[in-house]
Amino acid sequence: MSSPDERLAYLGLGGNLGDPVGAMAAALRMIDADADTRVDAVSSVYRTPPWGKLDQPDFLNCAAAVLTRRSPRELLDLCLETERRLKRVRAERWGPRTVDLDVLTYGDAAIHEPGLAVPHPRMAERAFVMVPLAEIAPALDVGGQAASRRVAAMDTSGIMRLDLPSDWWRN
Ligand code: A4P
Ligand code: MG
Repeated sequence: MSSPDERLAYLGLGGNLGDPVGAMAAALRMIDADADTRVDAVSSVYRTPPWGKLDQPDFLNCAAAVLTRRSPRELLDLCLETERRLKRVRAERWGPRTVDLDVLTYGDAAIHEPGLAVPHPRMAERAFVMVPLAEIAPALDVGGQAASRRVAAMDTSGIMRLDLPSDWWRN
């Protein structure tokens, strides 16, 4: 159940260096530990071919639903701080890892500000975003079309769902 002062937002997570599943799990636990934000649902992890720059390793991606009392800007700041903390920790202990966190949607807000664009401008055409998102939010409106319908019309070849426990991110 969400309380009236909470907003439902969706996050996209991904990485392709080191231990991306471990990094995404740690990121989700950090976000869940925030006093004003809780993780409500997490998708499966998907192995996805690199999009954009092709000569790099496959990515691992997932999506999460969060309930938050933070503003959109404050939620982005939490994501960026989480990235920084993980990169710092990893860099010191086990060498380079990366995890990237995008704010995909925030309620039905449309935000175009310096450093903050919501819905994420390129999400609708990216299968690595839409496949995990549609798993947890099939009816979510993305650019005028339900997420699941959008995925059905997309090239999702090469995307593989990993066989992990449903609470893979909890530890
Ligand atoms: N920013 C503005 N709006 C947002 C938002 N809604 N969410 C600003 C997150 N950040 C937002 O982000 C740079 C800045 O964007 C942030 O500091 C924030 O102020 P970034 O993630 O470093 O990179 P970018 O330049 O935004 O690139 P872009 O296009 O968002 O790249 P992505 O999405 O990070 O792409 N292929 C697969 N299969 N899977 C992947 O995960 N990821 C990338 C990187 C490329 N190819 C991939 C994947
Ligand atoms: Mg990004």
